[in-house]
Amino acid sequence: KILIIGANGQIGTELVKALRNIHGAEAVIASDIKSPAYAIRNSGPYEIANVLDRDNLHHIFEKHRPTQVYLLAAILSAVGEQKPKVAWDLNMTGLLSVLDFAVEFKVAKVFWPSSIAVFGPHSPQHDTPQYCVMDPNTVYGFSKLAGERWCEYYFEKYGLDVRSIRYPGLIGWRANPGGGTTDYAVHIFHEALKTGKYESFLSAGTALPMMYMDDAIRATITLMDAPADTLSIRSSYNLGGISFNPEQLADEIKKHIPNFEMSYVDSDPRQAIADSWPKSIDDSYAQKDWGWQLEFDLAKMTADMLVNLKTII
Ligand code: VAH
Repeated sequence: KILIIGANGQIGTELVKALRNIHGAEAVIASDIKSPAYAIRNSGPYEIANVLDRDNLHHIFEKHRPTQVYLLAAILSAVGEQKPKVAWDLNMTGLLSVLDFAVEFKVAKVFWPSSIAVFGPHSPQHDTPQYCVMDPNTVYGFSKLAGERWCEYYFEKYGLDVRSIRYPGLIGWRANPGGGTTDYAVHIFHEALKTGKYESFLSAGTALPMMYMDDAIRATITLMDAPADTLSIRSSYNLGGISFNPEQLADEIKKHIPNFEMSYVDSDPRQAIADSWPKSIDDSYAQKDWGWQLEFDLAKMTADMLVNLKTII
């Protein structure tokens, strides 16, 4: 049985679908703080889970005895800066409860997403390596950095098989992002199709590591399926994806929607967050340990996003 906590989020929605396709609907219990999103409700078991309520979480572990747990519930970078203590509390309490219950109920594997947000202004900005100076200056970033330390600690101390990926900004059409800094790269596609124009909250030259959701989900499942003894990283694996800035994304969209108009706001708090993050990531450990290979470059992602988004908006 696979338990997914945070099933209604940008990653959760896609992981529930992918894992139910592989293991069958009944094998995957989706859970989130709110009642199920329509698409998930009608496709398999669902629980209301509140990562701040230890008894509620404990009850779900006791009832379902999951063999794998994916903890995806978190407050992301931009929203985290609006409510820093809430973000720290939710991101850390949720992880520590899940790690404890995973040990208590002998869960075979745990997945927890980290982010390129664990890097900061003094980290190398290009081809950022797996190991380097990390001085994240967002609550989200340092909660993910602290979380990575806890994951490695539970692996070393209790032998818990916790696995993690430092995701770049994720772009997908099935579910929207919630409260991040890279969300512009999803909103732009919706606006390009609906209104033909988009006002970006990041400046034209702001390059960031990004990844198409299909690649991110495939990477997650590949990592989770890898033999434990092939994994040399128990904090969280760098994952690079594609590096582009808003102007480059707009130019790619214009190849499909020639009249698309891009504009830029003159200031937004998310610009400072983006400026503190790497422009590109070195993911040689993922390539070496579990054979990672990217499939979607900017052109392929843009074409796939537009073709699919058109069918649902
Ligand atoms: C955010 N989408 O923007 C997340 C992600 C690398 C960015 O962590 O906060």
